[in-house]
Amino acid sequence: IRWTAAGAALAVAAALLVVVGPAEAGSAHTATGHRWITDDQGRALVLTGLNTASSAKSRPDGLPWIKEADVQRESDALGSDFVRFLIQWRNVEPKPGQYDDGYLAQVAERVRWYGARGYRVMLDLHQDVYGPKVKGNGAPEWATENEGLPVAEQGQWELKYIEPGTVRAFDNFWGTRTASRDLRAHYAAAWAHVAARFADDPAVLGYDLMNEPFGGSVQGPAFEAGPLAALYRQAIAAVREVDHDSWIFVEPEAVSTNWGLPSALPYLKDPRGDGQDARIAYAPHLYPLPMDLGGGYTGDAEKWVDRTLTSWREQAEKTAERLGAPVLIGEYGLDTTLPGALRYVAKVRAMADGMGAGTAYWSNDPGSWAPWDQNLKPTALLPVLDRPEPRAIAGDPVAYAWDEPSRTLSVSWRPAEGVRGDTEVYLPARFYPRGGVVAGDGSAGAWDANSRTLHLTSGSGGTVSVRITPRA
Ligand code: 9MR
Repeated sequence: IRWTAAGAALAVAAALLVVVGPAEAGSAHTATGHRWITDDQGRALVLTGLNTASSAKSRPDGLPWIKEADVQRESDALGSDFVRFLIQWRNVEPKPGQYDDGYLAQVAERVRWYGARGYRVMLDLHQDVYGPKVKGNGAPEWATENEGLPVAEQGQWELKYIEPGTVRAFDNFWGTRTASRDLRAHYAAAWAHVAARFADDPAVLGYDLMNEPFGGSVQGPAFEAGPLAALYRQAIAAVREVDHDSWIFVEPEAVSTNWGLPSALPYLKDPRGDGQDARIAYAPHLYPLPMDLGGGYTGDAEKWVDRTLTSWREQAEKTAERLGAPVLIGEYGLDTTLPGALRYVAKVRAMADGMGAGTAYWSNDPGSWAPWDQNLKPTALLPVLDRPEPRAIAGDPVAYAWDEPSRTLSVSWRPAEGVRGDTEVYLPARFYPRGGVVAGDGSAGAWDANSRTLHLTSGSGGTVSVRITPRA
């Protein structure tokens, strides 16, 4: 499946679609070698959701703050269909080789909350700054070999990455130094344990092998093509022993790639096979440097951020092509009270649409970054995230875009052999209070007012292009 359709289809799409974002219209459709995460009917999925949750990092139980009612509230308020769900290695494997199935049962219960509402879940084995023993989160203490080297607290949390104790812990993990245990073997085996537990869980789409990998004293291409790729290969093999079908998401080195610099991650073979049989997906994060430093989307920072977006997209597409992988933006986000922040979020969503990438906003933790505040009341971000989006596309997607000024959701695809079911689009009440009217080649099928999902049927023939506007 190629995101870029034949020339004729492109011309039709270009005429119909208004694509916003850092890449201008036209170039939005030139991504090559595009692959899609598909559902059991073969439909391409446009996954949209949040990260749940940063709070899991610091709680002893390793679980996010949510109750089931919060998942319901999210589903009602955002119409999201995807969650990047944080789990912690320290809770999975509290003692070497001993797994806490009680923890995984608690995770499974939360996965059910999402699954019952139609969400797909990606489990993210999260770390920042290695683990709690070196003032980060993720790794258990027994797997943290910092050899007594210190880590000083830092105002900017990322600076803890370059403290001696953190670098040493990573070096021992990656095998840059000889640790007392094979920590990578433990990590891969922990993943196999988690995957065995969730292999048959229909709500679990896949596994994000490591959050924001950091190389310690080996950085850049030497890290990504070296120890990082080796760990991924080991973990992919371990997961595939117990789970043949789930997607395996890989992230690049975070420092640099988050800012739009190239990744050197090499092709990672899936034991399932190559090409369409492989289920390796690419899940990079997007944090332009001025925003990492706490800036908004305004003035000089805005220009820098725009340059970052252009480069980030180009690099992500290049890496995804090399990996033969679909793209999911596993994290993007900022303090949305900063000037221009909401425009930035809308721009990233439009860029993701242009790339045919899913998105998981960081994060659902109540506060100024989130669509709800400490009292769980909507923030100004909520209406920006809650906007129309295709959910499932019954064929090879050509392009899709939301144009807010004209209240038009455009979707274009080519029906493909072996794909069943309707194209489904999400039409939130704030823009489509009475549902949608369809113009173009497709026709409107069922409207589920509860989930605010409109079904579209393709008709027969070549490229189907539809425009959906609010019903009067
Ligand atoms: O937003 C999170 C912040 O509150 C924490 O102090 C920090 C360290 O754990 O992590 C932040 O979340 C980051 C995520 O874990 C990884 N990608 C970047 C996120 C924003 O900085």
